[in-house]
Amino acid sequence: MVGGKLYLSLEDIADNEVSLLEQEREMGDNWDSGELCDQLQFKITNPDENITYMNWKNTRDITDRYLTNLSAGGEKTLRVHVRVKTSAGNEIMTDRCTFKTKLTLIQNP
Ligand SMILES: [Ca+2]
Repeated sequence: MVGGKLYLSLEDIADNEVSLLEQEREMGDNWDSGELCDQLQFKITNPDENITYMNWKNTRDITDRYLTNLSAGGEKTLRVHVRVKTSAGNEIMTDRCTFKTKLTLIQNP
């Protein structure tokens, strides 16, 4: 039976300041770039099968992460969990993190 391997990447990650509040400036923040993307982590699970495909990873570390096999006619549920690191401070206030999610399926030979 034909199937494939499913991979996940986050691409075009953009970290922007939306405004620069006094609380951010007090942390040494400026308009150069945002800090939010570096304070986010992601986990991918399959709630139907109680499986963790990818444990907590930093935004910029999610490149071509193998998630699971996918068989022909098969179906998998992907649940995305997102959290802000407890180390995050006021420097992330009003920041915006954007990225594209790329799923790649590579067929098994
Ligand atoms: Ca900021």
